[in-house]
Amino acid sequence: MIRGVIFDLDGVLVLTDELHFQSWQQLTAAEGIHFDRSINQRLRGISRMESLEIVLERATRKYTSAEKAALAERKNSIYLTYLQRLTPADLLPGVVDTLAELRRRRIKTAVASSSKNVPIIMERLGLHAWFDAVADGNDITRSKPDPEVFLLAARRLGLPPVECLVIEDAQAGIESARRAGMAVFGIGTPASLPGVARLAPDLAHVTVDELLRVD
Ligand code: B16
Ligand code: MG
Repeated sequence: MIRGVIFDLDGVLVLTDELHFQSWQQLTAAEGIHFDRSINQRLRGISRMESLEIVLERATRKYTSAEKAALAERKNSIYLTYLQRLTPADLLPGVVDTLAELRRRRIKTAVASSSKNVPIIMERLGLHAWFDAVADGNDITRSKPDPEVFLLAARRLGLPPVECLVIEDAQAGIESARRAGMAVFGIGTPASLPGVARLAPDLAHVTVDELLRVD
């Protein structure tokens, strides 16, 4: 029986993945590094420094650790300027209705994200009041696909993993949830999330009954 629902942030509650894409694009254009949407797909759900390593696969020279730290910092400051423009209107379809229905049923809710910018994103979107717990990139040492962030979110909800359902849009996050021993529901398509049986394009296309129906 599911007593808690743990939401990924980027790609499930809000499309910050597009803002990540634009930020990396701006950085790589300035550095003369090839970057495109298919490379961006590989960055979904993983940490900033791991993302940078993937971005630098196409670089024509080696970067020192100090240079990498500076690049990650530059990317994040570009991203932060985009985040300033977020408003509650940027929440994805179905998010508020789903959260309201879960609250009505007294199902606990958490956010579990690899991002270190979760506090500011939740603030901009007016999300804090909807969640019982948050676990993010500031709290963990191993990012998705490691299960750490989901296990921490469940612990903060006071629930065992088997009583939690994870809603995720990224392959790394699905793997992380499975390794945590939790049920998963995918936001995406059979092409973006191969091997995920229960899927919807967004939360407006799935009812809470369907979400909580776990085999
Ligand atoms: P930041 P999620 C992840 O968030 C993003 O999907 C991923 O693309 C990003 O690299 C990561 O957060 C770190 O973000 O640079 O803000 O710390 O999908 O786990 O909510
Ligand atoms: Mg995501």
